[in-house]
Amino acid sequence: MTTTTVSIPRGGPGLEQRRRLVTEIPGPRSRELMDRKRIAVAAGVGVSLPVFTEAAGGGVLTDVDGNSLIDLGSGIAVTGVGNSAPGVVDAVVEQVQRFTHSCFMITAYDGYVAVCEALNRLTPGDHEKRSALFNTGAEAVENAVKIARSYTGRSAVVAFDHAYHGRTNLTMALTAKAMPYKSGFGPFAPEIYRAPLSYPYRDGGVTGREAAARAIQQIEKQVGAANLAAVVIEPIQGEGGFIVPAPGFLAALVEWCRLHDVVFIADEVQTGFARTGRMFASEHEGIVPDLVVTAKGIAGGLPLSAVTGRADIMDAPHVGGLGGTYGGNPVACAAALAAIEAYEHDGLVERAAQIGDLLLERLRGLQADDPRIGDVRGRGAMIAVELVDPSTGEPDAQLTGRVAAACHAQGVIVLTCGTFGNVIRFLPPLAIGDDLLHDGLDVVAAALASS
Ligand code: PLZ
Repeated sequence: MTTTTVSIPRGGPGLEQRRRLVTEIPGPRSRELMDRKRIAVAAGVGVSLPVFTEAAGGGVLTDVDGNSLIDLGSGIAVTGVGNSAPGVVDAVVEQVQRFTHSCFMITAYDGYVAVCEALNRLTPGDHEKRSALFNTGAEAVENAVKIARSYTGRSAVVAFDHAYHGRTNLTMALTAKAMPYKSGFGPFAPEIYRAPLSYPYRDGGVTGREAAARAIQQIEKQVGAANLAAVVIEPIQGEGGFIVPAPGFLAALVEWCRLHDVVFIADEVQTGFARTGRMFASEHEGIVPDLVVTAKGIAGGLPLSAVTGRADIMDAPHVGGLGGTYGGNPVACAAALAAIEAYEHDGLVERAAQIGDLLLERLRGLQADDPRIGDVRGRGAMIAVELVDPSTGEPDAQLTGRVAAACHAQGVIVLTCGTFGNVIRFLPPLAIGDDLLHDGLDVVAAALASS
C-alpha cells in the first residue's frame, strides 16, 4: 500500500507576517481559477478581488500564486480573532471528531447552551436574558423581528436610511440600498418603514437629539407607535458607510421605544465582538437594547449568529416557533466558545481601540493634505474615509474605486461601502501587527496620491 502525504497549507498566526508580491495581482493561477468560476458559479455572486485564497492568519492572506496580501477586511469583519486562530482550530478539530451535527431541536448539546450563556453575560445590561442561535446575520435579524412581533402582537418594523440587514426577503426590505442588494428581487416583505438617520457629516450640524426627534416624528405620523413592533438599527452602520450617529441619537430612540413598548433591536452583526473597541458598539452610547443581533465575529469564521435579549421578549414565541436544521451547529458553537475566550482574555477589546487610534491618526494625517478625504470616522478597528469632490462635497465613487483597485494591485485588501459607493473602510483582524497596519496605510496613501 502506498501512502501519499498531502501537504495542507497552514494558516493562523504562524504565517509569515509581511506583504510580499511574487506575481501581478491577480496572478496566473488565480486568473485560471477565475475562468473556472465564470463557467461554474452564478454571475450574481461577485468577487471584489479576483484572487483565490490559499491560507490566512494574523494580518495576512496568501493566495494560490504565492503572494502574501495584507488583510484590512477580515472577510467583512468576521475574523476578529484572526484567521485559523489556534484556539478556534483546536476547538473545531476536537468537536468535529466528537460529532458534527445532531440538530439542537432533536437532541441538545452543551456547546449551544454555553454560547447562549456567554452571550447573555456579555451583551449590554444585567437583566435576565435568553439567546437563540442561527446561521447567518440575515437569519438572526429575521428571527429578531419574528420575536418582536410575537411579543408585541404588532406588525410594523422601522429601519433607517443607509441600513443594511441582509439579503433574504425580509432583510432586503429592511436594507436601504437598491443596487446591488434589492434591484429586481421584489416584491419585498410588507410593513417595513424607513426613518431618517443621524449622519453627522451630511447633517449640517443637526444634533443626535434633534435627529432622533426628526425620526420619531416621522414614525409617529407615518406608522403610529401602536402599530410598531420594533425599531431595528445598526449602532454604527456597516455597509451603509460606517456612519456613527451623533451622540444622543441612539439613546433618544431607546427612550422613545421604552415609552411605547416598541422592541429596540440593535443589529451588532458588523460592530459586535470587540470590533469597535468595546465588546458591543451599543456600549459607546450607554444604551441597553431589548434585543441584540450578532453574527460575523462571533465564531472566528464559522457560520453562526444569535439573537440575545430580554427574557420576557425572547420567551414570547411558542415552543417550536424558533429553530432551523443547522442553527447553533455544534462545530460553530465550539468555534464561538474559543473565539469568545480570545475576545475576553487576549486583550482584543483593548487591541481594537489601539488599532483605531493608529488608523485615525494616519488617516487624519492624510486628510490634512488631501481635501478629497471629506470625513474620517468610525470606532476602534472599524474606521472609514469618505471620499468627495472637494469643490462640491459630492460623493466621489469613481475615485473610491480607483483607490481600492490601486491598493488591491499592491497587495492590500481594502473594502468599499456606503450608499454612494464613496467610502473606503478598514476592518483589520484584531490579530494584525502595527507594522502591517503601517505598511497597508503607506499603500493606501500612495494609492490616493496616484488616483
Ligand atoms: N447586518 C449590520 O453587516 C452583513 C454583507 C455583505 P449575513 N454584512 C456584509 C454582502 O454583500 O452580502 C450584515 C451586516 C449587518 C446583517 C448582515 C447580514 O449578515 O451573515 O451576511 O447574512
